[in-house]
Amino acid sequence: MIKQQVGAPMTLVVGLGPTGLSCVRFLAGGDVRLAVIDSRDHPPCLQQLRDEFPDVALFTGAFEADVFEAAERLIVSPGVSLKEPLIEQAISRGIEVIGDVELFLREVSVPVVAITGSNGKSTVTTLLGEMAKVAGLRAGVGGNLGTPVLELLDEANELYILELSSFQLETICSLRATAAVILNLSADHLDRYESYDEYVQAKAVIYRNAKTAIVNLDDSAAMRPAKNARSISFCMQAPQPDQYGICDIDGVQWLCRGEQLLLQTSEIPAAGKHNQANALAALALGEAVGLPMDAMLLAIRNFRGLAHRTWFVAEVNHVRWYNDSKGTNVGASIAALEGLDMADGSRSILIAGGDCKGADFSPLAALLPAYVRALVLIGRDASHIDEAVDGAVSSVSAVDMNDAVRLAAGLAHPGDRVLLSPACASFDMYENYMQRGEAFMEAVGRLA
Ligand code: UMA
Ligand code: ADP
Repeated sequence: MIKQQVGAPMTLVVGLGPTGLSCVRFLAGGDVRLAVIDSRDHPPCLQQLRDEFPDVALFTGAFEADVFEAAERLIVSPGVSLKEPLIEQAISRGIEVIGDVELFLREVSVPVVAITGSNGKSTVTTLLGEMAKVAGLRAGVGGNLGTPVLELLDEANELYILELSSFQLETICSLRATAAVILNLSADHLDRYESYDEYVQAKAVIYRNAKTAIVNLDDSAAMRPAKNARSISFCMQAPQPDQYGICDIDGVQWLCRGEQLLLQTSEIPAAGKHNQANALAALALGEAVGLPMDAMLLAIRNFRGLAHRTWFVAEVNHVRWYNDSKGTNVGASIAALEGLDMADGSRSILIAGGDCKGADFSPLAALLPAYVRALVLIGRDASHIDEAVDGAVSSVSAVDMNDAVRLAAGLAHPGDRVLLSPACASFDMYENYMQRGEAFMEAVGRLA
C-alpha cells in the first residue's frame, strides 16, 4: 500500500489503469494539483505513473476518506462505480465528478460518432473506422474498444469514432454526437447495476443532443432517441425508404437502403447474421457523417470481423469450430448461436461458462433446444447455467479448456459447429477474453 500526504485541494484521478494514466497525462502540466487513488495494491499503470510523473501524489490499496475529502474534482475511471460511498459523498458535496470521456469532449470540435449497445460495439466502431479510412478521412477510433479517448486527441483528426460503455456514459455531460447509436440492449453488468432498467438508462444518455440518432427497429428497448433528433433506422427486414435493411430478391439476400440494393449478404466476410446488422448500423452511422457509399461498401467487403467474435477457427473432421470468446453476456451468445445457424438440421455444441456477472441465463436456456446438440460447461459459475437449462439439452462439465474442446469434439456430429461463446466474463480462469480465446484456438489446433 502506498500512502502520501494528502495536502491542499486537488483534482483526484480515481483509478490507475490505462484510463487513469491517460487522465494524468492530459491534466499534468496544467495549473491543477493532481493526485491519483486506486483501491488495488498494484494498479496496472503504477510503474508508468512513477516513471512519467514522480511528483504526482499516489494512494493505493484502499479508498481513504481523507483523500476524497481533500478533492475539489474527481475524474473517475469506468471500472469504479459511482456508488462507491466516498464518491457518493463527493457528489453530494457538490464537487464535479466526471470521467475521461467528458474531459475529451470538452477539447473536441470536429464530429464525434458515439456507439454503444450491449453487443457489437467494438465491431461497429472498428468497421466504421475502416469506412472512414477508405473514404480518406483521418479518424480517431477508440474508447471502450481499448485506447482511452484522451490518447486519441490529435488536431489532424477530422472525425472521432468512439465506443462508449454504459460506465463511461455515466460520467459525461457534454456529449453532442454528430451520430449516435444504441445497437441493441440485453442484460449485462448486473453486478454493477441494481436493475436492468438502470443499465438501460445509463445507455440512453448517448442520444441526448445527438444530431442524428441511429435506431435499431428490431430492438424495441433500444429505440429511445431524443424527441427532436433526426434519425436513420435499420432492421433485418425489407426497409422503408430512407431506412437500411435486408431484401430478398429471388432467393438472394441483399443489404439495401430503401429499394436500393447495396451488397449481397454473401459478400460480407464476417460470420453470422448479427454481423449483417452490424454492417447496417455502420452504414447508417456513415451516412450520418457524410461518408460516400462506395467507400463504405468496399470497407464491408474487406472486413473479416474482429478476433474472438464468432471467428472461424478451423474445420476438423467435418465440424466447424468458432471462437466467440468475446460473447461475454447472454445476449451475445444468443446472437452467435442464431447468427451461425444454417437452418439445415446441423447443430452447435456450445462451450459456455465463466464469471456470470449476476446474469439470468433463462433466455439462453429457452433457446438451446432449437440450436444446440449439447452443452459443455466451464468455469466458476457453470452450475448457474446448468440450473437454468434444467436438462433441456444434455450437458457435461469440463475441468479446463483442453478438456472442453476434447469433450466437444466427441459430441459433435459431421456438419455441426462447435462454438465457444461463454455468455460469461473470463476473469475466473483467464486474464481476459483474449487469453480465453487463444486457449480455445490452441486446443482446437492440437485436435487438427
Ligand atoms: N479497479 C479497482 N480499483 C480501482 C480502479 C479499478 O478495483 O481503483 C478495477 C475495476 O473494478 C475494473 C478494473 O480495475 O475491473 C479496470 O478498471 P479501470 O477503470 O482502471 O479500467 P481501464 O483498465 O482503464 O479500462 C477501461 C475500460 N474498463 C472498464 O470499463 C472495466 C476498458 O474497457 C476500456 O478499453 C479502457 O478503459 C479504455 O477506454 C474494457 C471493458 O471490459 C475492455 N469494458 C466493459 C465491457 O466492454 O463490457 C465495460
Ligand atoms: P461489444 O464491444 O459490444 O462487446 P463486440 O463487437 O466485441 O461487441 O462483439 C462481442 C460479441 O457480441 C460477439 O462475440 C458476438 O457474440 C456478439 N455480437 C456481435 N454483434 C452483435 C449484434 N449486432 N447483436 C448481438 N450480438 C452481437
